[in-house]
Amino acid sequence: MFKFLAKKSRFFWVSTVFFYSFSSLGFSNDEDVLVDPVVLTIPKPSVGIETLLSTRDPIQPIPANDGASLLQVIPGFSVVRKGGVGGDAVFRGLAGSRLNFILDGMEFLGGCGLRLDPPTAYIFPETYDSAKLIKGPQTVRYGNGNSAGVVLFDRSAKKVNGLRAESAVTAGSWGRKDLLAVIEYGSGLMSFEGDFSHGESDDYKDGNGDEVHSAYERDSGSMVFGLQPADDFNVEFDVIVSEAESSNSDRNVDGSLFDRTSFGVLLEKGGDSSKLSLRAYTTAIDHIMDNFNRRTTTNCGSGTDNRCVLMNVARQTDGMRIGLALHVGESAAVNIGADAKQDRHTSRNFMNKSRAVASAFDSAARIKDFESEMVGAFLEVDLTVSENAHVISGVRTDYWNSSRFQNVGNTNTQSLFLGDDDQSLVSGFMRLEITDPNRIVNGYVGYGISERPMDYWEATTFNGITAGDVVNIQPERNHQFDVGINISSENFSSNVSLFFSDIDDYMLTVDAATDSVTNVQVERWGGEIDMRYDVSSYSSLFGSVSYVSADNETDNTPLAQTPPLELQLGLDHSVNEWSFGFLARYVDTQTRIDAGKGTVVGFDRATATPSFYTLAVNAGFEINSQSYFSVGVDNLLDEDYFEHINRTNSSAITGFITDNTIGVKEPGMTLWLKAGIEF
Ligand SMILES: [Cu+2]
Repeated sequence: MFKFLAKKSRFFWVSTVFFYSFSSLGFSNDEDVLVDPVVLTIPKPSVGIETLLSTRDPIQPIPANDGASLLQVIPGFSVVRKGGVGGDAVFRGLAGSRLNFILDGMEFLGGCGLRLDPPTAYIFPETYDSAKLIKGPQTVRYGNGNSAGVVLFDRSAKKVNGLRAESAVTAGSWGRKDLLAVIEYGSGLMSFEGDFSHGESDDYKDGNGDEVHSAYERDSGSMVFGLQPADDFNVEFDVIVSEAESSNSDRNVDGSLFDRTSFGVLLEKGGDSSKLSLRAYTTAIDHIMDNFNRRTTTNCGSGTDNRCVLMNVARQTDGMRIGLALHVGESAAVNIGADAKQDRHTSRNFMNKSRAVASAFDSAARIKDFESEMVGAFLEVDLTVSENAHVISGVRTDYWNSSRFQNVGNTNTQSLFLGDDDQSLVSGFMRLEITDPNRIVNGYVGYGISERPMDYWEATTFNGITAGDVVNIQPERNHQFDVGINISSENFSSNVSLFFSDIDDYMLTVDAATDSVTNVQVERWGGEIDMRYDVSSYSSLFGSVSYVSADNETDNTPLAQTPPLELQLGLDHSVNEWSFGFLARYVDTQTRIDAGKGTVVGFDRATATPSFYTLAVNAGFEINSQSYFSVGVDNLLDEDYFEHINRTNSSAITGFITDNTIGVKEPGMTLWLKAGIEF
């Protein structure tokens, strides 16, 4: 308890001192309106293969305070719910190492063997400026394995002149409180950005009025310090420190510690015609899960009440990326580069101990149980074939190796080598893109191949590598066609993105006494359609459809963990400073299931997932060009439901729902208010 208070005050004092020291300095009179009261329910159609989100817009339904939840506003995304925060983002049914997250050029994985902490659990969305999704295997610049796509969370160096600050507060049902504070300073020679964020919530109640074990508390602080000694030379240093704890409904332990510490450096030399960049970073993740700090477990106490469990896992990731962007002649833009990362995972586990023994975890050694290296090189070329037609293509090769060790008998005293594997991998793509702002119809068509090795979870939790140096799975290879059509006329716009994919050696996980993973042949197709029609200059109607069909052709079954058909329909209306919105969401039943099979983030249950619909309303008010507030009611009809893409509810939490045949329930009717101000 005291440790917790001490931690909280550390962040509180840092942020307070931070703000007061700057508030006396006088702010710039930047006229740009960066705050936007209009509540985002479906992102506006974008031209091309990318979808861009502003991370600071009010969003409905109100996202949890993490990266996965923010992305859920993009049609095609689902989130595997584990509690109130820290869900796993899934795009078109693919997650984990099939969907890369690059945070300010950093790539790292969480520590938890059961994915309590996907990389997005360490993202405090508002402390970044934007999130960009590139769909499909249609880029090779951002690491290995983005077969579903890649998501880039970035802090754009805003190049402010003078001082600028921004703050936002959010309050909502179930004790939800978020605070964001951003300060930026820029002169010709130097720049600074500091971000602080806090998020917390109590246990929420589902539509049936039952409490869901889901409370959380999160804090983060980050700083970027930049120097521009010359017009064509930029140096940045960055630091991120974050901590969190969360209750979880889908398992027998809670996350009582999620600590991240990252340091990075960026060097950029050159201008528009050619630019050399170097990014180097190091990230340390420290995570504890246990069954007594945030819940009551029977027979977990002192002496012979030795049913206490505590696992402390950690991962150290070091990486770098070097790139050269240059124009060759009039028509070719080339990106060539290389990246490398290595990570080392340790654990110290206390299984079925007394509370005193488990709580003394800090005196045990951390035992290495996994290490991995990946080195890659890429070439991507954007060729202008006519004024508005581009052919973009790329090729990438990676070398990967990993070794698995065992913390022998969970004694935390020795590490036993089990086995290793190494692979050389090749990925590539080619895409024709028509992007002419004067045309009504634009679009792209592309083909890509992405190849990835087993990840940490497939190698260890699911035993891809086992004792005696046995390697049980082959790398997975996705072949995918991507087609997109964008229509935009005076009062109508629409975006259609379709994909057709064959995956060789898809790594299918199997839930059993000893979890395993096996290679199968998979065929998938689907996509998203969104549209917007301006009924008048004040009102717009909009909607979206997303659907994926996926089959496991080896076993002649549906592919497990495939999201069902989803429809959204909404209305926006704005009058002067006010905006109003309405959103209806319908999610179909999912009967195409394969019980006990899935991915590293979830398994199908034995029964079909029921359909559901939700309604939500919102309003926004622009107080002046620098401040706003928005209010919303999510799940207006208090619908009692859970999503198909889900881990199964745990039955073991005293005082909570005990039905472990259903998924973790979503929140019931939720009220929220968000206010933002810019100086
Ligand atoms: Cu964990």
